[in-house]
Amino acid sequence: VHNPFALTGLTYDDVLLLPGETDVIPSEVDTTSRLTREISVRVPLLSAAMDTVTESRMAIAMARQGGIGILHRNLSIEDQAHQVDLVKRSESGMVTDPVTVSPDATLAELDRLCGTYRVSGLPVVEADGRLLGIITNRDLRFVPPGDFESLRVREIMTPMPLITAPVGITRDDAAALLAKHKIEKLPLVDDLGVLRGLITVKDFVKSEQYPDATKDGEGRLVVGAAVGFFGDAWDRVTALVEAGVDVLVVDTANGHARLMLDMVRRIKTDKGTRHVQVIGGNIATREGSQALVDAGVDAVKVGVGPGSICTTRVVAGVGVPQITAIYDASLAAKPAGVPVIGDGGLQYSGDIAKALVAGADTVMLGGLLAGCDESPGDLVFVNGKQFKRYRGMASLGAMQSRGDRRSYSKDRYFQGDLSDDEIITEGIEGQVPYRGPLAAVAHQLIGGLHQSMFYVGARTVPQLQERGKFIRITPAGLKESHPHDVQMVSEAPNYSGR
Ligand code: RVP
Repeated sequence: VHNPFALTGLTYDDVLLLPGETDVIPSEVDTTSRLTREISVRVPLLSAAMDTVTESRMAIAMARQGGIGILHRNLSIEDQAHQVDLVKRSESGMVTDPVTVSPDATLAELDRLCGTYRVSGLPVVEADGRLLGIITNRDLRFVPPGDFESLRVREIMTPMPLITAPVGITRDDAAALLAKHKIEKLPLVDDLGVLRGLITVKDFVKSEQYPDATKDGEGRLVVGAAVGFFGDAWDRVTALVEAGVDVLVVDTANGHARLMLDMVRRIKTDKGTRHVQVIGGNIATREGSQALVDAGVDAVKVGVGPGSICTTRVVAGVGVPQITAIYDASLAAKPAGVPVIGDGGLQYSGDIAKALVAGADTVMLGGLLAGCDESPGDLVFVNGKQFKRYRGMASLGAMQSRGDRRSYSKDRYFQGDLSDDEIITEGIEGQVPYRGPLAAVAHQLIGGLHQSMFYVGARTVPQLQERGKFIRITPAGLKESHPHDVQMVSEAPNYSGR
């Protein structure tokens, strides 16, 4: 007879990786890994779909670093689609669908548009799409601020003829034109004079600055967004796809649910949406993983209860420690060629390699990224130290509606039918130390992974997964792993103590 207590669930702190024979140095390793069936990332990190972690700024920063951000879904459909739009237009060799301004807009309206999209100027087009001119900082420099409400774009813009280029122009030819005419923006037009694209100096500089960036076939940054499956979820799916989302994450606390599987199948079969990659989750067992694979997901996301802000395991008494959960999920996903994402519970850079050896291909981070400049929310000062707020999507704050802002977080926990004062929270609200720009945080996390791969003797992620071996440790071993018997006098950039 099967003895249920013979099963053991292990997590990050229960194991270490064995050092192995090595002939690589850390700077030589390649961390490229599979995010989904069809998308690879140079850096195996995702930022969590949480309202204190990933909006467009974080998603842009994550993609530039070589990972990907998953936009949270605790906001209106329009707002989330707009965030996708902001990421897709943020940086590329060429903007295919540039933001434009009408000649009849006021300078104040223009100013707001430029602020929203963080650009310094815009092409001016007629209603039929014909390019009329361009308006940039340079044109605005000598306009008194008092005139912004009354002056129209038409009166101030630099009108045609402008230096333009045909749509198929190569990167090199475009760069030469920009240099020759000392201009910063090169509109691309067709034979009828209709604006078809835009190339900017800024984009050239940026793509040199971020050599690992995760990009789509047209050179635009790749972005993911979370969706659910209750109520208006399908409207959300189609709005996000229209805005150009690359990856949809059907995001719920219990992904082993019929509604979840129905949504995955619908996205993967509908003509309008099936070109988008679909991640399903979260699950924490082999059976859950198999169900998602059978429904046709492009990646399986693992994690029930490991999150730093999560109380599911104590409120519901349900969950699987994360190393075991990842391992079990991978038993169903690996044979089907479906990548696995280890979501939640990572405390240190060393946990990334542990997740990969256990069977994950990438990991999703919440708490480790919530303290970055690019995460939503302001700095909070406590006793002279800087923090940023970080809350679970099942915390009271995230699940309650505020004013006319409806919470979409409740249905992640299947509680959409409960009123605000009936909510059963499964998460807490807290704060994490301020960490500065994502680039610095990512550098430490990825650098830690490089060190792991060097110790194990792996040049690539598949080699790490193949050669990595675990040893189980005891509480005494864990104590030995951390600094001990000394008082820390200064903070390390990648270690803040227990
Ligand atoms: P962590 O990185 O340990 O902070 O965990 C982040 C993960 O926790 C998220 O990606 C999500 O799967 C999970 N989460 C988010 N909110 C809650 C909750 O309120 N219980 N859990």
